[in-house]
Formats: sequence, C-alpha cells, structure tokens
Amino acid sequence: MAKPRVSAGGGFPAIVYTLRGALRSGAPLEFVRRMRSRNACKTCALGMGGQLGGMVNEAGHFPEFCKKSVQAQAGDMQGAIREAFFRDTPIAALAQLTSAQFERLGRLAFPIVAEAGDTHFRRVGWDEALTRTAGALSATTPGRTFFYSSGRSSNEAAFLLQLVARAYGSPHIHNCSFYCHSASGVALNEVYGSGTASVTLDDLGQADLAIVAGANPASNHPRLITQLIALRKRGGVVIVVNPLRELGLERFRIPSDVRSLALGSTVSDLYLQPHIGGDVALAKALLKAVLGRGAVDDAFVEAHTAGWDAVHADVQAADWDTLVAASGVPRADIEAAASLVARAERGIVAWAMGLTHHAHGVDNVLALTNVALARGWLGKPGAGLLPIRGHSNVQGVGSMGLAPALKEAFAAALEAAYGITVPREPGLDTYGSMLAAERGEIDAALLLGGNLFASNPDREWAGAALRRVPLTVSLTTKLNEGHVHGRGRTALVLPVRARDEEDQATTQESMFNFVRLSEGGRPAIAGELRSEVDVLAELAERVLPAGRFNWGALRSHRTLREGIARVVPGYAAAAAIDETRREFAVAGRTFHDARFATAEGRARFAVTPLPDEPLAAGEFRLMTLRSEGQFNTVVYDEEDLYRGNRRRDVVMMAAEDAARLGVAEGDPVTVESAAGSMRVLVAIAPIRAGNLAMYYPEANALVSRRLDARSRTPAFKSVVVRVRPLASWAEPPPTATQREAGDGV
Ligand SMILES: Nc1nc2c(c(=O)[nH]1)N[C@H]1C(S)=C(S)[C@@H](COP(=O)(O)OP(=O)(O)OC[C@H]3O[C@@H](n4cnc5c(=O)[nH]c(N)nc54)[C@H](O)[C@@H]3O)O[C@H]1N2
Ligand SMILES: Nc1nc2c(c(=O)[nH]1)N[C@H]1C(S)=C(S)[C@@H](COP(=O)(O)OP(=O)(O)OC[C@H]3O[C@@H](n4cnc5c(=O)[nH]c(N)nc54)[C@H](O)[C@@H]3O)O[C@H]1N2
Ligand SMILES: [Mo]
Repeated sequence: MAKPRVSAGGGFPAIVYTLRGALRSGAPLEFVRRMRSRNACKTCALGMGGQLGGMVNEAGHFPEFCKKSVQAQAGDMQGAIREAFFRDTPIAALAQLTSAQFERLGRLAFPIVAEAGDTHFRRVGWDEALTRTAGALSATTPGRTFFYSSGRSSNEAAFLLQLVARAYGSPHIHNCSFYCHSASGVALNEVYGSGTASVTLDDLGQADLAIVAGANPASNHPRLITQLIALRKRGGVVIVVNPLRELGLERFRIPSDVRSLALGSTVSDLYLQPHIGGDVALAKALLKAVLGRGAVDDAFVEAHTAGWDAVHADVQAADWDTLVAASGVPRADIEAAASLVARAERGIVAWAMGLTHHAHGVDNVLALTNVALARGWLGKPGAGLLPIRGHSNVQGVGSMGLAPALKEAFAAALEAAYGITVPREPGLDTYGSMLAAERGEIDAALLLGGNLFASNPDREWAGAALRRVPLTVSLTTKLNEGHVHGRGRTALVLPVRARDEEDQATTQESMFNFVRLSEGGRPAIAGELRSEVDVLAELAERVLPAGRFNWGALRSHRTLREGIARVVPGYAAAAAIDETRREFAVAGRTFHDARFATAEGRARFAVTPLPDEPLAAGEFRLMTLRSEGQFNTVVYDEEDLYRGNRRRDVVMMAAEDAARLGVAEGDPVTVESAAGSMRVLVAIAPIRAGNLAMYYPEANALVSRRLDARSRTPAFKSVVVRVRPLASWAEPPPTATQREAGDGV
C-alpha cells in the first residue's frame, strides 16, 4: 500500500501550503489581503467569510486554514494569457492539455472565439461577442436554448440569469446541483417541505452525536473537521460511514489549535465500511437495531411525524442476513453503532456525494433520515439533517430560482415583480439539456462558469453532444477542458471577474442557510474582465424588447437585491443589507421547533426498498471521487496527500482483490465499463473488497449514463466495471474526444 507522507489530515502541510501559495501567487501581500478581505470563501459551501474574509467561520473563529481556498486564490492571481498564446497554439494542441495544464495557463483577459473549421481561437471585442450571442438568441426559438450555471457565481448573477432566461422565454434553466446534491433536495422536500439543511453551524456545537456518511470533509470541507473534533472533545460521538477508510476522518491536525497541531486529534469513534451503494441496507439495519433496543422516540414520532407505521413494518420484516449481506457491514458493527445512536439525544446526520451519486440517491438520504426521525433528532437545537454542500454558492444559486421548475409562490412573485410570464411546466434539467443537445435540438447554450463537459458522465458522449450545439457562450475566469472539448460549433469564451474582484458587493448563501456579504475588490489582472451581472444585463438589453422593462437598471446589485427580497422566500433582509451590512439566516429554513413545511405540518418517514443492482462474477463497483489536490474538474496537484497516491491514473482496490487478480501496487491494468476503458496503475487502498475508486473527472470516461429517476443525478459513485491485468504499460492512444476536439485542424 502506498504510504501517505502524512500521518493525519490537516496540520503543518496545510500551513506550509498556505505560505507557499502566498509566495507562488507572486504578490504575497496582495495574496494575504485578498485572503483576509471581506468576501465569502470561493471554495466549499461551509460559508467562511465575513469581517476577516476567507479565514473566519460563521461563528467568527480565526484563523481557519484551508488548502482549497489557497489554491483557488493563488489560481485566480496568476497572470493573464497573452494574445500571442492563442495565435501560436492550435486548438489541436489545446485538446492535449490536462486539466492541471489548463489551470496553469492563467487568467483569460479578453473574449475569444472559435468558429466551425477554425484551427485557432482568436481574440474578439466584447461588442462583437455580445452581438453574436444576442443575434443567435434572437434568431432561434427560446425552447432551443439552455442556461447552465455552476455554483460559484453570486446570488445577484444567478437571479439575473434566471430572470433574463425566463423573460426571453426559455424554461431550460439549471445548475450543477443536478449532478451534485439534487437527491438531497428531493428527499428533504419530501421529509419536511424544504430542500436544505435543518441546522445551523451553532447546532453542530450542541450535538452529542454526528453521523458523517459518504463524505470526505478532511479534503473537501476541512473546517467541518474542526467541528467534529470539538464535538468529540465535549464528550460527543462521531460515526463515519464510508466504504473507504479516509485518513483525515480518522486523525486530523487542526492547524489553528496548538495541541491538535502537535499531537493530532481523533475524528471518528466508529468507522463503518459498507459496500458502495450499501447505505440503504445499512440505514435499515441501524433502524432495526434501534427498534430492537426500544430506543424509538415514540412521543416525537406520534406528535410530529407521518408514515412511521409503514416504515416500522418494513424494517420489522427485513431480514438481518439480507441487510448484512447487502450493506457489507458485520452485524456487530451495526449493533455498536445502534447503541451509540440509541444513547444520543441530539444527533446530526450529515452526508455528501457518497449518498447522492447513486441511482437510488434519494432513497439513500431518506433511509438515513428515517433513523434521525425515529430518534427524534429534528426540530430541536443540536439535532437535524445536514447535506454537506458542494460549491461555495450552489445553495444560493438554487435559492435564486436558477432551476427548471419553480415553487408556485416564487413563480407568482417573479411575475408580479417583473411583469413576465413564467410557464408552470418545468423546463429541461442538466441531463435533459445534454440529451437535447445530442439530438441537435439546442441552438445556443449559455454557461455561467463551471465545466459542463467534464462534469458529465460518459466523456465521449458529453463532448460529442456539446460539439453539436451551434453556439456555446461560456463566462469564465480561466480556461478549462470544457472550453475546448465541449465547445459548440461556434464557441465564445468571455472573461469575468471573480467574486472578490467585483466593483459592487455580492451575496452568497452557505449550507447553513446563512447569507454572506462579499465586499468585492480589484481584479488580479489588467484586461477586459467584466462583472457577470454586467454581461447578463447587457445581453438582456440587446435581446429583450425595449420599453417593457429597464434591463439596464439591473446592472445595480442593490436593485437586484431589492428584487431578490421581493421574490425569494426568506430573503427579505437582502433589501437593506447595503445599509445594515448585516448578514442573515434565510427565514423559515432551519427548524428549532417541530413545525414542518409539509402540508400536514409533520415530518415524513418514507419506505426505502433495497436497491436491486447485482454484480456478475468478476465485476466490481467503482466510485469516482475527488483527491486532496483538486477542486471538481480543476486539478491543482497530481498528489493525493491523504491517500498516498502520487499520480491520478490509478485504480484504488483492496489488497484481497489485488491478490485475487494477481496484481500488486503499481501494476498496470485496464478498467472497462459499458462506457469506455482506461489504462491505470493499481493502488492498494483500505477499501471494502469488491469496490474500487478512481479520480473524477478523468474517470468520467468510464461512467455510464445511469440516473436516479427521482433526482436525475448520474450514478457517479456506482459504475459496474471489470479489471484486466496488463503485461506491460504502453502509452494509451489518444481518446476519441481528444482526436475529435482537435478536428478543426
Ligand atoms: N478540495 C475540494 N473541496 C471540495 C470539492 C473539491 O473538488 N475539492 N468539491 C466541492 C463539491 S462541488 C462537492 S459536491 C463536495 C464533495 O464532497 P464529497 O462528497 O466529500 O466528495 P467526493 O470525493 O465526491 O466523495 C465523497 C466520499 O464518498 C465516499 N463514498 C463513495 N461511494 C459511497 C457509498 O456508496 N456510500 C458511502 N457511505 N460513501 C461513499 C467516498 O469514499 C468519499 O470519501 O466538496 C466540495 N468541496
Ligand atoms: N465522475 C464524477 N463526475 C462528477 C462528480 C463526481 O464526483 N464524479 N461530481 C459532480 C459534482 S458534485 C459537481 S458540483 C459537478 C461540477 O460541475 P461544475 O460546477 O460545472 O464544474 P467545476 O469543475 O466546479 O467548474 C470549474 C470551472 O468554473 C469556472 N470558474 C471558476 N471560478 C469562477 C468564477 O468565479 N466565475 C465564473 N464565471 N467561472 C468560474 C472555471 O472555468 C473553472 O474551470 O461535477 C459533477 N461530476
Ligand atoms: Mo458538487
């Protein structure tokens, strides 16, 4: 097994990394100023920001170190890509670049375009770029367009984008959450009528137990680890549910705590290792064991919930051997967990992509929620449900209505405020838009940040579908693979400012439903960078009929916030934030008493059948996940510090599986799925036998297009594959995507 160079997560490497990042940025003082400026952190949705910027949490604790925010900040502070680069570098050469190489090119400083048959991108002026975009939108019918957003943009930009798209007439409006936490939103809406967390950051400080399932916060939400360690210090208990033993979930050194930094802190008390996809079975088994201990909170269930009888009967009828086999967790471990759960008065259940990226993602969340409801862990301080969100503002982007379907109250308020008509039938979601693109039914796509190409399953298919679109328009800070492999026949790539470079303040919403204010700042590079809102407002002026509405007025973030306050439920305080400077909790989201937003005012249990996804002999289940050195499709470092992998073209497998296949650490193998095949090296890892792990986004070449019917989320964590040992490592031929993307030459 490859030994990680560290013995715990966090610690000095995180601090050293911060200092190195400051130096690498080339302007250490400016770097520190930016890191401490009053702007919500750019990376995860934990919601760092406020008075001291990216190094303070919602409770005001300073300093909080996180490698990710350093990487993101240093990345944004790189120099500009020069015009000569585009003259000298053919698209065919760009198509060979890795994600990390794209990231290191630097900031895009002016708009560029590539048309059908072009061998190179060329610089264009903003006027030409927007004329062409507006021309394409005016020439087609709105139903043949779609609007996608990542979760980095501000509330203001997201609100304006959905408003402009709806005023123009396209209902095909969506964001990256369809590939992320959509299953959580669907499940939580069923449970309590609202799609977000029921707890605030303070609740974590009052809980006596936390279950962390299908998440790797040591890498992806490092500051959450601080909370877990604090919880344990108060005598609380942390249970981890993960097929892979993650180093940072066992031991972590909190950089801002001297004692923890020196000695390391234990993160988890019990580490359950189910099979990939075994969480429904595990949660049912846990509930069965809780029942067996007589630990159901009958008073809560009786007074505040619905649907218990059916779940009770279902769990009673389930047979232990089946649950143990399907979950992969020994009965003794389940009983140990149940005894901890049975004792805890205030439990918080937290989860991330390990639960949502499945064809039964909604059921995964519902099954765990059943345990929480049975224990009465809802509607009181220190207890509740916590989807650990992805992008720094993905939750805000959703709140702003950047989605193909709106709740009735939102739609009606939007119509009243802006005099537009909002059709009530939902538009296409992310995957639906990709299918429409594949069928040739999309004429223009506007992409506000993100990397739609590389976040899709089935890389070949995704690239081919996007390359059929006559015009793609991307608003971005830097170039990525998607701008080349997923570019439309004509592709415009437009440079925008990052949030801490905005002239006007912006707002973001954290995963604890807390709205942050970002002050903005100055751009890292000289160039033609524009604010996202400015670009969208100008597009509206050019496309939408004059006279009906003063779209230009929506360049003002303050005016946008007034609209947001009128339209978005719980956002009334946004209207005055320019005066009050007061950040606020979105009203009506978190529950400290047991009144829920469902029709009957009760929280709902749901029966969750065991998924039926058998493996044939010789098949494995493969998850695709993130390393310590990346942010989504952006790879910063090849090394995965905590898992000990020095390179990314590896397949992580259990020692016993390797022995059975006759391979050892470092041996070359081919991993094959219905979607494709990849040549990689074996990396022995502490993963439950029968399961494999590879890195996203590269492994999307293997991810088949299997979706959760309810949340429309691809099963990124459950790909059926076979592994074939190779006699030797030969250079793999270029993929079809690489060949075709450079085809214009
Ligand atoms: N540094 C960094 N931070 C990030 C990101 C990043 O890329 N880099 N991305 C951001 C975004 S958009 C998101 S959504 C989050 C992602 O945060 P996470 O969800 O933590 O990220 P992943 O690496 O996708 O994998 C999650 C974990 O799920 C486990 N897992 C896989 N399959 C299963 C399963 O079937 N059951 C269970 N119980 N566990 C399983 C894996 O072993 C892994 O530890 O992080 C956000 N923060
Ligand atoms: N196989 C597999 N596939 C997955 C996943 C997985 O775990 N496995 N995870 C899924 C998840 S959880 C998610 S969230 C999606 C990610 O989907 P996306 O959000 O679409 O992808 P990102 O990689 O986060 O997008 C990064 C790009 O955003 C742009 N960008 C960065 N900052 C800014 C900014 O301030 N403004 C603007 N306008 N642009 C900016 C840059 O071009 C950068 O390259 O991928 C999904 N796909
Ligand atoms: Mo995500």
